[in-house]
Amino acid sequence: MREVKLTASQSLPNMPWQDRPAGNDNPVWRHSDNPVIKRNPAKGVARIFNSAVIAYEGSFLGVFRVEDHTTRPHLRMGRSADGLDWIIDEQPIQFKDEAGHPYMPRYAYDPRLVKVEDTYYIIWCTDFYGAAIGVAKTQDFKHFVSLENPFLPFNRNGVLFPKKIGGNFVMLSRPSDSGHTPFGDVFLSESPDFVYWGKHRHVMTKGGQGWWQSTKIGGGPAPIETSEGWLMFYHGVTGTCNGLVYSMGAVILDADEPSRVKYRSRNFVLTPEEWYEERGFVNNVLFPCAALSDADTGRIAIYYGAADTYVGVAYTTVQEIVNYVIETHEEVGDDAGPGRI
Ligand code: BMA
Repeated sequence: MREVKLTASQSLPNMPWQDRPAGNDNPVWRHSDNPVIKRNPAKGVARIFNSAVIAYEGSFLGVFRVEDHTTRPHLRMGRSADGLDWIIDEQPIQFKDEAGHPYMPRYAYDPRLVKVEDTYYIIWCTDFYGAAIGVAKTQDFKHFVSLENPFLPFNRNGVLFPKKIGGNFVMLSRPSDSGHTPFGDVFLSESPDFVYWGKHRHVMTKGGQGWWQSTKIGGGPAPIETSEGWLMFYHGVTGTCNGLVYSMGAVILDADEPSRVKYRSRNFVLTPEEWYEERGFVNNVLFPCAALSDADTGRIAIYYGAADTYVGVAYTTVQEIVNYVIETHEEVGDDAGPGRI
């Protein structure tokens, strides 16, 4: 096995963790008490899933995709001492625009939460004449400033890198249609100021040997810096007689030029198997949106939405997962290139 390290120096000794269960030889394993957020988790809330968490001042904060009894999704903050038991706010996040006026997205789903320098960014799927990417920032989790939409519709799965590369913010996205998109690759865009985005590049192609990712793919948690490059978990989708099935894959992107794929596993690393993944509002969906990692031990905890109904947690180590991706690597399309035809 190659020695692989987490290179961003965050120590998180209190993050959720369980050792790999005996007899399990998969690269990623589930928390034994999943789902960590169950159905009807708070008064008036039907489901919470596809949500983002982050370590903050010794405990954990999250931005949650909440569906109340209208079933229209919105975002709420949540807090946890251990990253597993969550107390969800009773009210949606109250955004203001840059002029200080209240601004509430008509709907908001699949949030990611990423710290770049001293600012936390929330990236979600918003309504901008159809599905598009919404962004907001906060420094204290009390005041949330909604920013200009970065991209034209239709687009989803906006995933920000946790540091600037070559002096620019870098964001992944998955251009799509406004419905249950039956296609899609992952692209990347850069911005010097978080307002103007360009230098667009193609990153990853759907398909390859893995049928589990034959219909479309989309970025997951913010990429994690490792000694082999950026480790990113993502979702891959296949169509079946019973509808779409969402699994989780893993890829390593080049550290300095992340539109280049270095290694990409042909295998899923987690696929719907447990009752809470197979059965819910939408069956057979495993949708990763966040990860915590501890530089001292190399531990990684992944938060994923299960069956559009629950939140699950799964574990791996940087050493295990990166070696697995290298061992099961396949080159798909021109993924290894700069992504600029
Ligand atoms: C996608 C998104 C996700 C959802 C998935 C499966 O298009 O809407 O929020 O988990 O479909 O329903």
